Amino acid sequence: MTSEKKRVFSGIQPTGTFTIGNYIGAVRNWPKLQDDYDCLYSVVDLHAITVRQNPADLRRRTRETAALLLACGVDPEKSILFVQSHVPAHTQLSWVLGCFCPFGDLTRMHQFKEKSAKHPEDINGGLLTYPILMAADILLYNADLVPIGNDQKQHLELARNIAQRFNGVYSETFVVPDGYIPKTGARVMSLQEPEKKMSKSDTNANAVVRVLDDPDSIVRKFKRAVTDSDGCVRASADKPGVTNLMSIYSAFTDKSFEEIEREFDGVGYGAFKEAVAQSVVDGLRPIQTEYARILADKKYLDGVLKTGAERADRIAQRILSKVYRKVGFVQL
Ligand code: ATP
Ligand code: LTN
Repeated sequence: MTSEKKRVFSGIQPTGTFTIGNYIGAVRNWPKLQDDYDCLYSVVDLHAITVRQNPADLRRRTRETAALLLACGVDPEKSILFVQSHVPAHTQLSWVLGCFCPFGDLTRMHQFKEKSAKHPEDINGGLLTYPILMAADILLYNADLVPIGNDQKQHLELARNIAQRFNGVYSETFVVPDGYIPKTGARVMSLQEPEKKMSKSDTNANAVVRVLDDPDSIVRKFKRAVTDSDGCVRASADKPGVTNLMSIYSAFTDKSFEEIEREFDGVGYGAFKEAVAQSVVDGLRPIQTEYARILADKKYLDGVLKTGAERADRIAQRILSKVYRKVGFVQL
Protein backbone atom coordinates (compact mmCIF):
# COMPACT_ATOMS: atom_id res chain seq x y z
CA MET A 1 0.00 0.00 0.00
CA THR A 2 2.29 2.71 -1.20
CA SER A 3 -0.05 4.19 -3.80
CA GLU A 4 -1.43 7.71 -3.79
CA LYS A 5 -4.98 6.42 -3.47
CA LYS A 6 -7.10 7.63 -0.59
CA ARG A 7 -7.67 5.20 2.23
CA VAL A 8 -10.81 3.47 3.49
CA PHE A 9 -11.29 1.75 6.86
CA SER A 10 -14.30 -0.07 8.24
CA GLY A 11 -15.05 -2.72 10.81
CA ILE A 12 -17.70 -5.21 11.80
CA GLN A 13 -18.12 -7.00 15.11
CA PRO A 14 -18.08 -10.82 15.22
CA THR A 15 -21.19 -10.84 17.42
CA GLY A 16 -23.28 -13.12 15.19
CA THR A 17 -24.03 -13.83 11.56
CA PHE A 18 -24.53 -10.49 9.99
CA THR A 19 -27.94 -9.26 8.98
CA ILE A 20 -29.27 -7.72 5.78
CA GLY A 21 -29.02 -4.46 7.78
CA ASN A 22 -25.25 -4.81 8.14
CA TYR A 23 -25.09 -5.87 4.51
CA ILE A 24 -27.19 -3.12 2.96
CA GLY A 25 -26.04 -0.37 5.33
CA ALA A 26 -22.33 -1.08 5.25
CA VAL A 27 -20.73 -4.30 3.98
CA ARG A 28 -22.25 -4.17 0.49
CA ASN A 29 -20.33 -0.97 -0.13
CA TRP A 30 -16.98 -2.34 0.97
CA PRO A 31 -16.08 -4.24 -2.24
CA LYS A 32 -17.32 -1.34 -4.35
CA LEU A 33 -14.59 0.89 -2.95
CA GLN A 34 -11.71 -1.53 -3.53
CA ASP A 35 -10.67 -0.28 -6.96
CA ASP A 36 -10.63 3.41 -6.18
CA TYR A 37 -9.23 3.32 -2.64
CA ASP A 38 -6.69 1.45 -0.56
CA CYS A 39 -9.10 -0.37 1.75
CA LEU A 40 -8.63 -1.95 5.16
CA TYR A 41 -11.47 -4.04 6.56
CA SER A 42 -11.38 -5.49 10.03
CA VAL A 43 -13.29 -8.01 12.12
CA VAL A 44 -13.36 -6.02 15.36
CA ASP A 45 -13.15 -8.70 18.03
CA LEU A 46 -11.89 -6.28 20.71
CA HIS A 47 -15.11 -4.31 20.32
CA ALA A 48 -17.19 -7.49 20.60
CA ILE A 49 -16.11 -8.25 24.18
CA THR A 50 -17.77 -5.08 25.51
CA VAL A 51 -20.71 -7.47 25.75
CA ARG A 52 -19.97 -10.86 27.35
CA GLN A 53 -19.01 -13.46 24.72
CA ASN A 54 -18.54 -17.20 24.97
CA PRO A 55 -14.85 -17.77 23.96
CA ALA A 56 -15.51 -20.70 21.62
CA ASP A 57 -18.35 -18.83 19.91
CA LEU A 58 -16.25 -15.69 19.55
CA ARG A 59 -13.41 -17.64 17.93
CA ARG A 60 -15.77 -19.38 15.50
CA ARG A 61 -17.68 -16.20 14.67
CA THR A 62 -14.50 -14.25 14.01
CA ARG A 63 -13.54 -16.70 11.25
CA GLU A 64 -17.13 -16.89 10.00
CA THR A 65 -17.35 -13.11 9.78
CA ALA A 66 -14.11 -12.95 7.82
CA ALA A 67 -15.32 -15.70 5.46
CA LEU A 68 -18.59 -13.87 4.96
CA LEU A 69 -16.78 -10.65 4.09
CA LEU A 70 -14.77 -12.53 1.47
CA ALA A 71 -18.00 -14.09 0.16
CA CYS A 72 -19.51 -10.59 -0.12
CA GLY A 73 -16.68 -9.60 -2.43
CA VAL A 74 -13.89 -8.27 -0.22
CA ASP A 75 -10.85 -9.29 -2.27
CA PRO A 76 -7.66 -9.94 -0.26
CA GLU A 77 -5.59 -9.17 -3.36
CA LYS A 78 -7.00 -5.66 -3.38
CA SER A 79 -7.86 -4.94 0.25
CA ILE A 80 -6.33 -5.70 3.62
CA LEU A 81 -8.64 -7.98 5.62
CA PHE A 82 -7.60 -8.63 9.21
CA VAL A 83 -8.69 -9.29 12.78
CA GLN A 84 -8.44 -6.27 15.06
CA SER A 85 -6.76 -8.07 18.00
CA HIS A 86 -3.95 -9.21 15.68
CA VAL A 87 -2.67 -5.65 15.39
CA PRO A 88 -1.69 -4.43 18.89
CA ALA A 89 -1.38 -0.80 17.76
CA HIS A 90 -5.20 -0.45 17.91
CA THR A 91 -5.22 -0.78 21.68
CA GLN A 92 -2.02 1.23 22.04
CA LEU A 93 -3.37 4.20 20.10
CA SER A 94 -6.71 3.85 21.84
CA TRP A 95 -5.07 4.68 25.19
CA VAL A 96 -3.49 7.84 23.83
CA LEU A 97 -6.70 8.99 22.14
CA GLY A 98 -8.68 8.34 25.32
CA CYS A 99 -6.66 11.12 26.92
CA PHE A 100 -8.04 13.46 24.26
CA CYS A 101 -11.69 12.59 24.70
CA PRO A 102 -13.90 14.32 27.27
CA PHE A 103 -15.79 11.94 29.56
CA GLY A 104 -19.08 13.72 28.79
CA ASP A 105 -18.75 12.98 25.08
CA LEU A 106 -18.69 9.27 25.88
CA THR A 107 -21.69 9.19 28.21
CA ARG A 108 -23.94 10.88 25.65
CA MET A 109 -23.33 8.31 22.87
CA HIS A 110 -26.61 6.65 21.75
CA GLN A 111 -24.99 3.21 21.52
CA PHE A 112 -23.63 3.49 25.08
CA LYS A 113 -27.07 4.46 26.37
CA GLU A 114 -28.81 1.67 24.46
CA LYS A 115 -26.34 -1.07 25.38
CA SER A 116 -26.27 0.05 29.04
CA ALA A 117 -30.06 -0.16 29.13
CA LYS A 118 -29.94 -3.60 27.49
CA HIS A 119 -27.23 -4.97 29.80
CA PRO A 120 -27.81 -3.13 33.13
CA GLU A 121 -25.94 -5.90 34.96
CA ASP A 122 -22.73 -5.22 33.03
CA ILE A 123 -22.15 -1.54 32.25
CA ASN A 124 -18.40 -1.93 31.94
CA GLY A 125 -15.61 0.49 31.07
CA GLY A 126 -15.22 -1.00 27.60
CA LEU A 127 -18.81 -0.16 26.74
CA LEU A 128 -18.09 3.47 27.60
CA THR A 129 -14.72 3.73 25.84
CA TYR A 130 -15.86 1.72 22.79
CA PRO A 131 -15.87 4.79 20.51
CA ILE A 132 -12.29 5.69 21.46
CA LEU A 133 -11.15 2.28 20.21
CA MET A 134 -13.18 2.85 17.07
CA ALA A 135 -11.46 6.23 16.60
CA ALA A 136 -8.13 4.46 16.98
CA ASP A 137 -9.13 1.89 14.31
CA ILE A 138 -9.77 4.67 11.84
CA LEU A 139 -7.06 7.19 12.73
CA LEU A 140 -4.35 4.53 12.93
CA TYR A 141 -4.46 4.22 9.14
CA ASN A 142 -5.20 7.86 8.34
CA ALA A 143 -8.40 6.71 6.66
CA ASP A 144 -10.13 9.33 4.50
CA LEU A 145 -13.42 7.48 4.19
CA VAL A 146 -15.40 5.18 6.50
CA PRO A 147 -18.31 3.19 5.00
CA ILE A 148 -20.85 2.72 7.80
CA GLY A 149 -24.56 2.58 8.55
CA ASN A 150 -26.41 5.52 10.03
CA ASP A 151 -26.10 4.29 13.62
CA GLN A 152 -22.33 4.85 13.56
CA LYS A 153 -22.52 8.49 12.49
CA GLN A 154 -22.22 9.75 16.05
CA HIS A 155 -19.16 7.57 16.70
CA LEU A 156 -17.52 8.84 13.55
CA GLU A 157 -18.18 12.42 14.63
CA LEU A 158 -16.40 11.65 17.90
CA ALA A 159 -13.42 10.24 15.97
CA ARG A 160 -13.29 13.44 13.93
CA ASN A 161 -13.36 15.55 17.09
CA ILE A 162 -10.54 13.53 18.64
CA ALA A 163 -8.43 13.87 15.48
CA GLN A 164 -9.00 17.62 15.35
CA ARG A 165 -8.22 18.06 19.04
CA PHE A 166 -4.98 16.07 18.74
CA ASN A 167 -3.96 17.93 15.57
CA GLY A 168 -4.68 21.23 17.33
CA VAL A 169 -2.34 20.37 20.21
CA TYR A 170 0.50 18.61 18.34
CA SER A 171 0.23 19.93 14.75
CA GLU A 172 -1.23 18.02 11.78
CA THR A 173 -1.00 14.29 12.57
CA PHE A 174 -4.28 12.59 11.71
CA VAL A 175 -6.49 12.77 8.66
CA VAL A 176 -10.01 13.86 9.71
CA PRO A 177 -12.18 11.08 8.21
CA ASP A 178 -15.50 11.37 6.38
CA GLY A 179 -18.38 8.90 6.58
CA TYR A 180 -19.74 7.03 3.56
CA ILE A 181 -23.37 6.35 4.31
CA PRO A 182 -25.76 5.00 1.64
CA LYS A 183 -28.84 6.99 0.65
CA THR A 184 -31.23 4.05 1.02
CA GLY A 185 -30.82 1.31 3.57
CA ALA A 186 -28.52 3.18 5.98
CA ARG A 187 -30.87 2.13 8.76
CA VAL A 188 -32.69 -1.14 8.17
CA MET A 189 -35.28 -1.68 10.89
CA SER A 190 -36.36 -4.76 12.83
CA LEU A 191 -39.10 -6.73 11.03
CA GLN A 192 -40.97 -7.13 14.31
CA GLU A 193 -40.46 -3.68 15.87
CA PRO A 194 -39.93 -1.37 12.90
CA GLU A 195 -39.11 1.57 15.15
CA LYS A 196 -35.95 -0.27 16.31
CA LYS A 197 -32.89 -0.91 14.12
CA MET A 198 -32.26 -4.46 12.93
CA SER A 199 -29.39 -5.72 15.05
CA LYS A 200 -27.40 -8.91 14.66
CA SER A 201 -27.47 -9.56 18.39
CA ASP A 202 -31.29 -9.40 18.54
CA THR A 203 -32.62 -12.54 20.22
CA ASN A 204 -35.97 -12.47 18.41
CA ALA A 205 -35.21 -14.60 15.32
CA ASN A 206 -38.23 -13.26 13.40
CA ALA A 207 -37.00 -9.67 13.70
CA VAL A 208 -33.78 -10.27 11.84
CA VAL A 209 -32.94 -11.63 8.38
CA ARG A 210 -29.41 -12.95 8.31
CA VAL A 211 -27.26 -13.15 5.24
CA LEU A 212 -26.99 -16.94 5.68
CA ASP A 213 -30.68 -17.64 6.31
CA ASP A 214 -32.17 -20.31 4.04
CA PRO A 215 -34.82 -19.27 1.48
CA ASP A 216 -37.74 -20.76 3.46
CA SER A 217 -36.86 -18.85 6.63
CA ILE A 218 -36.41 -15.64 4.66
CA VAL A 219 -39.87 -16.01 3.10
CA ARG A 220 -41.42 -16.90 6.47
CA LYS A 221 -39.83 -13.92 8.25
CA PHE A 222 -41.01 -11.45 5.62
CA LYS A 223 -44.51 -12.97 5.71
CA ARG A 224 -44.60 -12.31 9.47
CA ALA A 225 -43.13 -8.81 9.20
CA VAL A 226 -45.13 -6.18 11.07
CA THR A 227 -46.89 -3.72 8.73
CA ASP A 228 -50.15 -1.81 9.33
CA SER A 229 -53.82 -2.13 8.55
CA ASP A 230 -54.10 0.32 5.68
CA GLY A 231 -53.03 -2.14 2.98
CA CYS A 232 -51.28 0.42 0.81
CA VAL A 233 -47.62 0.10 -0.29
CA ARG A 234 -46.46 3.67 0.32
CA ALA A 235 -43.45 5.13 2.12
CA SER A 236 -44.35 7.39 5.01
CA ALA A 237 -43.20 8.16 8.57
CA ASP A 238 -46.42 6.75 10.01
CA LYS A 239 -45.90 3.47 8.10
CA PRO A 240 -42.48 2.35 9.45
CA GLY A 241 -43.00 -1.36 8.72
CA VAL A 242 -43.98 -0.90 5.06
CA THR A 243 -41.34 1.81 4.52
CA ASN A 244 -38.69 -0.53 5.88
CA LEU A 245 -39.75 -3.34 3.52
CA MET A 246 -39.67 -0.85 0.65
CA SER A 247 -36.09 0.18 1.45
CA ILE A 248 -35.01 -3.45 1.61
CA TYR A 249 -36.68 -4.13 -1.74
CA SER A 250 -35.16 -0.98 -3.19
CA ALA A 251 -31.69 -2.00 -2.01
CA PHE A 252 -31.95 -5.43 -3.63
CA THR A 253 -33.62 -4.34 -6.90
CA ASP A 254 -32.32 -0.78 -7.37
CA LYS A 255 -35.92 0.36 -7.86
CA SER A 256 -36.91 3.79 -6.53
CA PHE A 257 -39.74 4.25 -4.00
CA GLU A 258 -41.96 5.72 -6.76
CA GLU A 259 -41.40 2.65 -8.95
CA ILE A 260 -42.18 0.35 -6.04
CA GLU A 261 -45.38 2.24 -5.18
CA ARG A 262 -46.49 1.94 -8.80
CA GLU A 263 -45.55 -1.75 -9.00
CA PHE A 264 -47.71 -2.64 -5.99
CA ASP A 265 -50.52 -0.15 -6.51
CA GLY A 266 -53.77 -1.87 -5.60
CA VAL A 267 -51.97 -5.09 -4.68
CA GLY A 268 -52.15 -6.31 -1.07
CA TYR A 269 -49.26 -6.71 1.36
CA GLY A 270 -49.15 -10.48 0.73
CA ALA A 271 -47.82 -10.18 -2.82
CA PHE A 272 -45.57 -7.29 -1.85
CA LYS A 273 -43.95 -9.26 0.98
CA GLU A 274 -43.42 -12.23 -1.33
CA ALA A 275 -41.65 -10.02 -3.86
CA VAL A 276 -39.43 -8.49 -1.17
CA ALA A 277 -38.53 -11.94 0.15
CA GLN A 278 -37.74 -13.22 -3.34
CA SER A 279 -35.46 -10.28 -4.11
CA VAL A 280 -33.56 -10.94 -0.88
CA VAL A 281 -33.31 -14.71 -1.55
CA ASP A 282 -31.97 -14.04 -5.06
CA GLY A 283 -29.55 -11.36 -3.87
CA LEU A 284 -28.11 -13.52 -1.10
CA ARG A 285 -27.81 -16.80 -3.03
CA PRO A 286 -24.37 -16.15 -4.60
CA ILE A 287 -22.99 -14.98 -1.24
CA GLN A 288 -24.20 -18.12 0.50
CA THR A 289 -22.62 -20.40 -2.10
CA GLU A 290 -19.31 -18.59 -1.94
CA TYR A 291 -19.36 -18.55 1.88
CA ALA A 292 -19.69 -22.33 2.16
CA ARG A 293 -16.71 -22.77 -0.16
CA ILE A 294 -14.46 -20.33 1.73
CA LEU A 295 -15.33 -21.51 5.23
CA ALA A 296 -14.47 -25.09 4.26
CA ASP A 297 -10.89 -23.99 3.53
CA LYS A 298 -9.62 -22.95 6.96
CA LYS A 299 -6.00 -22.91 5.81
CA TYR A 300 -6.78 -20.39 3.10
CA LEU A 301 -8.84 -18.25 5.44
CA ASP A 302 -6.22 -18.16 8.18
CA GLY A 303 -3.58 -17.39 5.55
CA VAL A 304 -5.58 -14.38 4.36
CA LEU A 305 -5.96 -13.13 7.93
CA LYS A 306 -2.28 -13.62 8.71
CA THR A 307 -1.14 -11.69 5.64
CA GLY A 308 -3.76 -9.05 6.36
CA ALA A 309 -2.52 -8.58 9.93
CA GLU A 310 1.09 -8.25 8.81
CA ARG A 311 0.24 -5.65 6.18
CA ALA A 312 -2.01 -3.68 8.54
CA ASP A 313 0.62 -3.83 11.28
CA ARG A 314 3.27 -2.25 9.05
CA ILE A 315 1.06 0.76 8.30
CA ALA A 316 -0.14 1.02 11.89
CA GLN A 317 3.40 1.02 13.32
CA ARG A 318 4.38 4.05 11.29
CA ILE A 319 1.50 6.15 12.56
CA LEU A 320 1.72 4.90 16.12
CA SER A 321 5.39 5.76 16.38
CA LYS A 322 4.70 9.24 15.00
CA VAL A 323 2.03 9.71 17.68
CA TYR A 324 4.30 8.39 20.45
CA ARG A 325 7.03 10.79 19.34
CA LYS A 326 4.66 13.75 19.27
CA VAL A 327 3.25 13.17 22.74
CA GLY A 328 6.78 12.91 24.15
CA PHE A 329 7.40 9.22 24.83
CA VAL A 330 11.11 8.34 24.83
CA GLN A 331 12.07 6.32 21.77
CA LEU A 332 15.28 4.30 22.00
P1 ATP B 1 -24.68 -5.66 17.42
O1 ATP B 1 -26.08 -6.18 17.33
O2 ATP B 1 -23.71 -6.67 17.94
O3 ATP B 1 -24.58 -4.33 18.11
P2 ATP B 1 -24.83 -4.57 14.80
O4 ATP B 1 -25.84 -5.38 14.06
O5 ATP B 1 -25.24 -3.23 15.26
O6 ATP B 1 -24.21 -5.43 15.94
P3 ATP B 1 -22.12 -3.89 13.92
O7 ATP B 1 -21.09 -4.95 13.81
O8 ATP B 1 -22.07 -3.04 15.13
O9 ATP B 1 -23.58 -4.49 13.81
O10 ATP B 1 -22.09 -2.99 12.62
C1 ATP B 1 -21.44 -3.25 11.40
C2 ATP B 1 -21.87 -2.23 10.37
O11 ATP B 1 -23.25 -2.42 10.03
C3 ATP B 1 -21.79 -0.78 10.85
O12 ATP B 1 -21.28 0.03 9.82
C4 ATP B 1 -23.21 -0.39 11.15
O13 ATP B 1 -23.45 0.98 10.99
C5 ATP B 1 -23.98 -1.19 10.12
N1 ATP B 1 -25.33 -1.50 10.58
C6 ATP B 1 -25.66 -2.18 11.71
N2 ATP B 1 -27.00 -2.32 11.81
C7 ATP B 1 -27.52 -1.72 10.71
C8 ATP B 1 -28.88 -1.53 10.25
N3 ATP B 1 -29.90 -2.01 10.92
N4 ATP B 1 -29.05 -0.86 9.09
C9 ATP B 1 -28.00 -0.40 8.39
N5 ATP B 1 -26.71 -0.53 8.77
C10 ATP B 1 -26.47 -1.18 9.92
N1 LTN C 1 -18.50 0.48 15.98
C1 LTN C 1 -18.86 -0.17 14.79
C2 LTN C 1 -17.88 -1.22 14.36
C3 LTN C 1 -16.56 -0.59 14.16
C4 LTN C 1 -16.17 0.27 13.11
C5 LTN C 1 -14.82 0.62 13.38
C6 LTN C 1 -16.82 0.79 11.98
C7 LTN C 1 -15.49 -0.72 14.99
N2 LTN C 1 -14.45 0.00 14.51
C8 LTN C 1 -14.13 1.50 12.55
C9 LTN C 1 -16.10 1.65 11.16
C10 LTN C 1 -14.79 2.00 11.46
C11 LTN C 1 -20.23 -0.76 15.03
O1 LTN C 1 -20.62 -0.97 16.12
N3 LTN C 1 -20.93 -0.98 14.02
